[in-house]
Amino acid sequence: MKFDSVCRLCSSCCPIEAEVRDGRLVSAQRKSFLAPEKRLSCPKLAAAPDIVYSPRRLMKPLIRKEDGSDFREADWDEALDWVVARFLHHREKSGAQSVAWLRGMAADWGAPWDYPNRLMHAFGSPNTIGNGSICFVGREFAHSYTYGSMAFPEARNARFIIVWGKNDGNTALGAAEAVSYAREQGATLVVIDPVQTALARQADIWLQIKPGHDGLLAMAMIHQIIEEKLYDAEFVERYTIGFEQLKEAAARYPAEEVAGRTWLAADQIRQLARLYATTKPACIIDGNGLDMHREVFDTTRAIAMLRALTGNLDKPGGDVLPQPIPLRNLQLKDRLPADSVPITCDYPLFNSFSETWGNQVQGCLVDAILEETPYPVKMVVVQTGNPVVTMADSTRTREAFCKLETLVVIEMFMTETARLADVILPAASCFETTQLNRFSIRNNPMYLQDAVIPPVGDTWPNWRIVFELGRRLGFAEEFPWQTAEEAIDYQLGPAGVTAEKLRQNGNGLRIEELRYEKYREQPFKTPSGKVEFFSRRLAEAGLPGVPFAEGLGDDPISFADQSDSYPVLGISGSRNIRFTNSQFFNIPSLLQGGAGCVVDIHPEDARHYDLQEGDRVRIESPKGGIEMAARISATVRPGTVRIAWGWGNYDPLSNLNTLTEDDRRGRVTGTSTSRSFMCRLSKVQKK
Ligand SMILES: Nc1nc2c(c(=O)[nH]1)N[C@H]1C(S)=C(S)[C@@H](COP(=O)(O)OP(=O)(O)OC[C@H]3O[C@@H](n4cnc5c(=O)[nH]c(N)nc54)[C@H](O)[C@@H]3O)O[C@H]1N2
Ligand SMILES: Nc1nc2c(c(=O)[nH]1)N[C@H]1C(S)=C(S)[C@@H](COP(=O)(O)OP(=O)(O)OC[C@H]3O[C@@H](n4cnc5c(=O)[nH]c(N)nc54)[C@H](O)[C@@H]3O)O[C@H]1N2
Ligand code: SF4
Ligand SMILES: [Mo]
Repeated sequence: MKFDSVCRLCSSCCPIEAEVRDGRLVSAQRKSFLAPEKRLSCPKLAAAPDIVYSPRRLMKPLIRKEDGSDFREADWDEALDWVVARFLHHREKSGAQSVAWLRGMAADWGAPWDYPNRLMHAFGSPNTIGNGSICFVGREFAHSYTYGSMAFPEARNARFIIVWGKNDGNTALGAAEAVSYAREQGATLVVIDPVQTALARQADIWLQIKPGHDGLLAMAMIHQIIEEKLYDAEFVERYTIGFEQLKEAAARYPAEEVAGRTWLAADQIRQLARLYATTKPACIIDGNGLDMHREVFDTTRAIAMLRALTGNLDKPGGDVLPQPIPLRNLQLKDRLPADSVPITCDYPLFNSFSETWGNQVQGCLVDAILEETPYPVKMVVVQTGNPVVTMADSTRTREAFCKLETLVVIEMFMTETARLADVILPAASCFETTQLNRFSIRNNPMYLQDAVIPPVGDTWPNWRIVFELGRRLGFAEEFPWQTAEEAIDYQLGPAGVTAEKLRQNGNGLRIEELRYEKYREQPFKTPSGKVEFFSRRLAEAGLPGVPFAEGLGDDPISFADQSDSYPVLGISGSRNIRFTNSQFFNIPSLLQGGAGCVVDIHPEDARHYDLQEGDRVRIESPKGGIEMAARISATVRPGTVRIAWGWGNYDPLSNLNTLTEDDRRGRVTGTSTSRSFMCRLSKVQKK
């Protein structure tokens, strides 16, 4: 039997067709608009049965033994009652806010995230925390503050495409297919990336920018476009505010001045600005290469402004504004006590820019546990995340998780984080769960992620765990739903759609026709109703109303002030098509045949450090040291290295975040630079 669903083995949310025989998942294929021979195939999806039926899956709830040495199996009743007792204990002793819920990136982004928010709000804690400060939410915030929502590049119909800090061939196959299709139709491709990725090699223009300095390039492009009057004057006049302030701020960034600081040539910058402004339609595919830098908010705001300045916003082949699905907001914020403040209270604009995103500055959780600021957190539930590996400054993060009085982890596998837990609740995989996800609610058409097989072993889908915990905590009224479908139907009420209707429309259901240039009939979702080159909201909060109006500030690269001792620039990445963050390193079919855990070192640097291919290298930053094998490669610039990301479960000695810091955070999004940092190398001598 074949079933339609959505893959959530990474955040790309590809629509898929899954084949199930005798109740077992046999295989799954991505759907695509491309002819079958042109489609990209995904090794993770090909390995879906290996993941789902892995002997390493956690199959039973686990409770730590009295002597603390190990875990014992328990049934769900006992495990859930144990967790509920801890919730009540901590609320009694230290207040409801001392309990936090931490969500990772993985399989349940989107609507289901509202379930733990609802639970925590009903319980009385404002502390449901996501990892958006390092993932894309800082960027979404920047788009929203500029033109009301996050724009989607419509690369398929573009004539000019800038891929800026994104590597879709490894991370988002549907988007990569759109770029390759446009290229076949003659589109020009520009890649802005410090690493010569496979896409950079194919590009018409590749700008090997200095990591973390993209904001300067964007401002220089804005300046050039304004100077040469290449902007869309009609659009700017009718639909934007703050043009004069932007012009003034951008004048600080002429191409000649920015060139050296970004490792680019002034002519390259000018040429890119001209081509982008004059080849229409053009879109910018911005990515996670821009995130995880302290200045992500201003950087991605400046890039958002380029889209508006050139009139590419909401045009076919440009950057299209979404037509989101109207949803019932499941959060219960009004149930929180009036004086309740989240631990992320230093980032009020970020906490509140969206109705449903909630709090995203993960690092505040570590502060609250270790420093007890703004107040102590004693208990954490981790859902679908592995913070001990994935959060910046792993040593400090681990220390915090060890200090907790209670740690509950909802997981599919034993991770470095789960090892520290008091209780582990075994989760069903994305193929065993019916849910809405981010992809299905942000824009038309909608797709249902449908359970194609029942939960394996004694695992439960996340929604069921949250609902059951809610009911046991006394919130039966808030969690009346017995099935995923009932909850989905309630949430989709305003859209007039049900889970069943989505199921019947496995190839996507549109509840609204695709429309462009929507701003001609309805205002932008900003306070002024226009694109905001200048933001009064930011100015009133004491922040620059225009990006980089006060300059770039300190070097955004971590430990730049210690480059005498740490002379090499380390880049986190790249994401490997076989793995998602810290996941799947325990699946033999994915581990075999890959490049392994390597650090890319330029041949000149290899000579300097006397390194041969495969030699073991020690990489150190002021925070700690890790080891991995050298891969000699001219894809990186001399003096920079690209360090494999995500291997911390496989081998804690290869955990990249041992090197990163969370000491200095961006003012607006609380983002610390965990992607670009100074480090030093040495050869590990063979014993
Ligand atoms: N230095 C550095 N740090 C980074 C990054 C980087 O590139 N460099 N990337 C950052 C980014 S963008 C992100 S999003 C974060 C990711 O941070 P995390 O979300 O912590 O990372 P994952 O490894 O994806 O962890 C997801 C966990 O959820 C489990 N899981 C998968 N599916 C399910 C499910 O259905 N239910 C439950 N309960 N569990 C499930 C997996 O087994 C896995 O252990 O890391 C960030 N950290
Ligand atoms: N296979 C796989 N797919 C994934 C994931 C995964 O781990 N594995 N993770 C998922 C998640 S959580 C996310 S957030 C997305 C992220 O997916 P993407 O947005 O594609 O992000 P990355 O692959 O981390 O980085 C993209 C590119 O940015 C470049 N880069 C690094 N620093 C800079 C910089 O300072 N400036 C510029 N211009 N470029 C820079 C890197 O060299 C890389 O080529 O992928 C998702 N999909
Ligand atoms: S790219 Fe991501 S979502 Fe798409 S099939 Fe592969 S793992 Fe699944
Ligand atoms: Mo992410």
